[in-house]
Amino acid sequence: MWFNGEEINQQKLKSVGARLLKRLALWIESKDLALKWSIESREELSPELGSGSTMKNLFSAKMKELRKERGLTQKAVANALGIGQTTVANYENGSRFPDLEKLSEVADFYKVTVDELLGRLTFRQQGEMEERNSRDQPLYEFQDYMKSLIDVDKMKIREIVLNLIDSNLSLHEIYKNYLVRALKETGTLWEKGEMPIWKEHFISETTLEYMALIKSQQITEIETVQPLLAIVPGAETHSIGIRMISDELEMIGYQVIFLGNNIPADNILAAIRENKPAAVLMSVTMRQHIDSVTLLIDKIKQSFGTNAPAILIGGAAFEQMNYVEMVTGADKYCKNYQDIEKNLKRI
Ligand code: B12
Repeated sequence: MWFNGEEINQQKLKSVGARLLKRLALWIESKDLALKWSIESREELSPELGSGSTMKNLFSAKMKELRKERGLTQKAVANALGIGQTTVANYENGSRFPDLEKLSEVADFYKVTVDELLGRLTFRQQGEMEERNSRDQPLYEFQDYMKSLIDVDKMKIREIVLNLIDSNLSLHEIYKNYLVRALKETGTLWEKGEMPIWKEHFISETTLEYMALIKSQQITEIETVQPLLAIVPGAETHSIGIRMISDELEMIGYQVIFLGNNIPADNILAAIRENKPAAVLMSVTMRQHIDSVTLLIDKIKQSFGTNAPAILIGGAAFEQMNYVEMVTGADKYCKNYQDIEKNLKRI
């Protein structure tokens, strides 16, 4: 608001200046000066009409596009650039623009040229970029990936995943559109008796193997000091879901200590004591494990009292359930990493 207020004042000043200039131009009857006034005042008072405004629009759109492409929040970008989140928001909505120094910092941060940030591409570059974008589309559909898993065709699986990594898809998109879909379909085939358990194991192990590779290619900087603890409580063995959530949170700058499954309750308490996490993330897939998670949450709350970290819970076990918080004692039921991010901001 303060910035807006200042901008309005500056605009007023400019309009007064422009009017004075016009009077002066009329007084000396200089057509050149009058023409100059007409161009300048049009640009100052109606930015959308001026030639520079197109560049400003392109800059705002590019700022948003680059951030989204990299799966970053405005806060993460703001922290990396040492500016406020509001400033990033203003850059993106076109109400504020960086000075030259900051502009080159933004370009360095996104690893693009200043020209690209300002939408200044030659026709040749534009053509090259379009070609690159089309080349960057993944070559393989989900069905190709699923078939390679079912056929246990390790060479093909590798080729497909490497291509997905090279494509323009984010970690979140690769997980959601390929890995998660394949696991769900695996479950359906197993349930129908069309897939043996050994193959289900092969697919889940292969998924874990490639998740590590995909993540290593898209690593981002950790931006939060206080970590999050991710665990699979009780006798639950399904850990891939929360591991994906942990990776997605790390992609947007959170530090996640992933402990997986099979950890004795006392050890979980020790991990909380030592790491002082902002929140403990828990995942339950099978409903019969809900009781043990409820006991664990109770134990955490009793041990740490008002200093207990927030408990955020999720997983397939709760998909059809109401009042998850009431049943489990967790602070919040979350469906995905965006839900977690939203809730962490409130803590
Ligand atoms: C891989 C797998 C396994 C692997 C697990 C390996 C591992 N390290 O995780 C292995 C082979 C060990 C296994 C074992 C078993 N499994 Co199993 N398994 C699966 C399978 C095929 C995929 C699970 C998976 O990873 N899904 C992909 C992830 C990404 O999805 P997700 O877990 O739902 O997580 C998403 C969301 O729920 C959410 N989420 C999850 N956790 C959290 C946490 C938070 C905080 C948040 C915000 C969000 C969140 O985000 C994720 C991303 O979208 C499913 C089929 C299916 N439909 O899911 C069966 C399935 C879960 N298994 C099943 C069964 C029955 C078993 C076994 C009993 C028998 C068997 N099939 O071998 C054993 C039991 C083991 C035990 N003691 O618990 C059943 C469960 C039925 C039920 N509802 O009770 C399923 C549904 C298969 C089926 N169709 O019947 N399994």
